[in-house]
Amino acid sequence: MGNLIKKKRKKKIALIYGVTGQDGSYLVEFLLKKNYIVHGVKRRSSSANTDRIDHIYDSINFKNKNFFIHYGDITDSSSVFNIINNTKPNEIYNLAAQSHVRVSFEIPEYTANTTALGTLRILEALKSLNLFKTKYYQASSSEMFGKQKSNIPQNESTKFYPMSVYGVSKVFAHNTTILYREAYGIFACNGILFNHESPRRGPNFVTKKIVQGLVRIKLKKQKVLTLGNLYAIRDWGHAIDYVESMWKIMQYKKPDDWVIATNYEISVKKFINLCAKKLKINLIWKNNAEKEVGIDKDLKKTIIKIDKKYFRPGEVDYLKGDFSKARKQLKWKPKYNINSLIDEMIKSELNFHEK
Ligand code: NAP
Ligand code: G4F
Repeated sequence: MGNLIKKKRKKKIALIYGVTGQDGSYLVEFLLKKNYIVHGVKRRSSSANTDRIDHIYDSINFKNKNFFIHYGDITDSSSVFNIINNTKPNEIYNLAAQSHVRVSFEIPEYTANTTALGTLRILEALKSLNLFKTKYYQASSSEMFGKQKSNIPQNESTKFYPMSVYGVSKVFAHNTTILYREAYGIFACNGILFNHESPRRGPNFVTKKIVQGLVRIKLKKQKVLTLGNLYAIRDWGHAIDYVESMWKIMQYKKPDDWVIATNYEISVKKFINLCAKKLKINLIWKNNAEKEVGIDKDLKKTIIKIDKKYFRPGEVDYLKGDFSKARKQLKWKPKYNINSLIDEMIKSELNFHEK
């Protein structure tokens, strides 16, 4: 028994804010495999928000004895303080955010409160509790680069030019992380992650919306997929690769800021074309701008339309990341490419409909 307790004490303790999200769910799996004790924070909601982690944790059967869930909210300082004080983690991963860029224009104050001030609350709690040995990971974003005319690809030295309330909030959080590192010596790191997707991606992000829509159209469960700007270009990776980078960032010999990307970029339209081809939909395009439509040539039916409501007051046209620093110093590189990412997303969507 004594040995067992000793063994348990040796395990590292991680605390994840945003554990119910896409990245949080993969990070729990990753850290449990690394033998961590993992605490996750979920917020109260009137309907279930634990779908992505139910296979690891359930409050009735306690499937995993090394995984604990706490109610909390990044907008509530007292809960942040109490959870950190009670769990005394070795590592905190802050993935909690109002993470949807277009929605951030509709709920700007709430976005700033979670995405910007949430970071400050955690770092302040570490300072007040004298937990200067606890490492901190901040989920920074390529959305901070925003409008870049000539700085392509973007790296750790590229100047930020955010184009959304979300982007501005992430810049605040990013700079606050650097401040607490420099002012108080906290091991606080920023992972500047470019877009990353997976079958667990939220349904209102463009890749998931496209895969879900085209699969349903193929299965005759949906008639039309309605989208916004088809010409935005993104550097899309897989969330599984990117959570590995988070952990590597926290194990590096010193705290720092890191760009994580694939260095391969395509437009939303090309993403649609790739998905259509894989689903054997014979897609052709007609007209321009808001009148542009995607037509299933075999069925002679319009299956893709544009709706202005999905356009943003401020758009980010072109994101492509240069992750040479991470490749060299963290020995990190992505294992997935755009094809294997789409294949996995389509397969999972088809499986869902087969059930
Ligand atoms: P996500 O799926 O939207 O997950 C966000 C998480 O934050 C969810 O668990 C959500 O809880 C939680 N959350 C939201 N508001 C909260 C609050 N007030 N208190 C506590 N928790 C709250 O996002 P993701 O794709 O996993 O991304 C993880 C982080 O990385 C986010 O900070 C995002 O901004 C950032 N990021 C993402 C990407 C990307 O391409 N995925 C790229 C760069 C940076 P509910 O489940 O209850 O909603
Ligand atoms: O999938 P998106 O909503 O992702 P976006 O805005 O790039 O943000 C994601 O990546 C960021 C990293 O750069 C993260 F920080 C952030 O949390 C989030 O995970 O949109 C991608 C592009 C945009 O240019 C958008 O205008 O797709 C375009 N788009 C076209 N039609 C659409 C749609 N986006 C959405 N969500 N829905 C559409 O119907």
